[in-house]
Amino acid sequence: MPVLTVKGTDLREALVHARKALGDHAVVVSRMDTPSGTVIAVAPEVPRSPQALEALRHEARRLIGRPQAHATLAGTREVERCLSRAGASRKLLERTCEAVAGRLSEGAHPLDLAAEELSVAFPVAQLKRRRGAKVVLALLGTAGAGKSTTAAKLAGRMQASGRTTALVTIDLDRPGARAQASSNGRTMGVPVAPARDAARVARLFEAEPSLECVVLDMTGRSEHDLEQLEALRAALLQSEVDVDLTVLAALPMTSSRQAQERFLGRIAPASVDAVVVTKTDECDVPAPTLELCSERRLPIAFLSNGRDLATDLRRASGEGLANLVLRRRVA
Ligand SMILES: Nc1nc2c(ncn2[C@@H]2O[C@H](COP(=O)(O)OP(=O)(O)OP(=O)(O)O)[C@@H](O)[C@H]2O)c(=O)[nH]1
Ligand SMILES: [Mg+2]
Repeated sequence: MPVLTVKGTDLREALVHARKALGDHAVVVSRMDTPSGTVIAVAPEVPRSPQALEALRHEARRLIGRPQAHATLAGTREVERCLSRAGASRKLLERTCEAVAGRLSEGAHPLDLAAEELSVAFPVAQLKRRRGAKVVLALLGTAGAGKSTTAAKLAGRMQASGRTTALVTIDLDRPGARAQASSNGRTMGVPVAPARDAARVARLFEAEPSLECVVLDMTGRSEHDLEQLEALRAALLQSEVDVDLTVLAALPMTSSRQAQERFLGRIAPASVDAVVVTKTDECDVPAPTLELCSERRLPIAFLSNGRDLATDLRRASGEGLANLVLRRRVA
């Protein structure tokens, strides 16, 4: 197998030249940094046997003199394997491996380097709060996405952070929905208010001055929920009470990419502020959902990683998302 040496002002540029010269399957066999840039020895594909690898390393040593080959190959391979298992796109995989290859000389473990790179790969929601303003968190999602479960978890979290909170559900027609809401409210120690119209939330704040936060659980029928959100926005605008409405989309990691895209398309008019990725515990390929959020510039606010209302909700963070991709665990 021929070995080629390629130069660049830095590793990234050298890799771009290498890919142009040898194609997408080119692998870095060895690397040398010089004051004027980076020289890499590249082979057209991954060697098939240890003997072939040794021959490549030998040839690379002859060409550029520094035996970093095995470490580079082995290091990025481990990252590549992990990302492939997580369902990462070719683009994310290449970007991460290139960045890791460029940092191997730092001496850190390649997976830790990959975790650092991935911790800035996905958007994390800031959810800034205005002092003195009351809050509505409204949950959109398809049927069974985990809206009610997440709403209860969020209500419990808001209550625990010291805000007087109510759980409001407009999902009243589905059999069992009211009972589920009451039971969830009891578990979280949060009062539940059923309401036919979301606009009633504005009146709740007016009638109950001590109320600071409402978590609004919706029906899962997108068209109906969009109308309800519009009515709520209008009612809040007219109200004298100062309330910030945050629209959250519950996006199950277990849904197909097509289903996720269809849902996000349908609810686009609602101006979603952030995503709650649900059912992370039931999915072995976390990367596509996170990449979709990234492509759509939809920041991720929370991760729901199980059915337990008290324990299974995490605030999203760069490290947490990287951990999810590399180790299938939320931090
Ligand atoms: N494993 C797992 N199960 C979850 C998670 N979130 C919700 N579930 C389960 O998914 C099922 C549906 O959850 P719900 O919260 O009722 O979903 P929903 O979107 O309100 O459903 P509808 O109101 O019927 O549209 C229930 O069995 C939940 O226990 C999660 O993060 N992980
Ligand atoms: Mg529900």
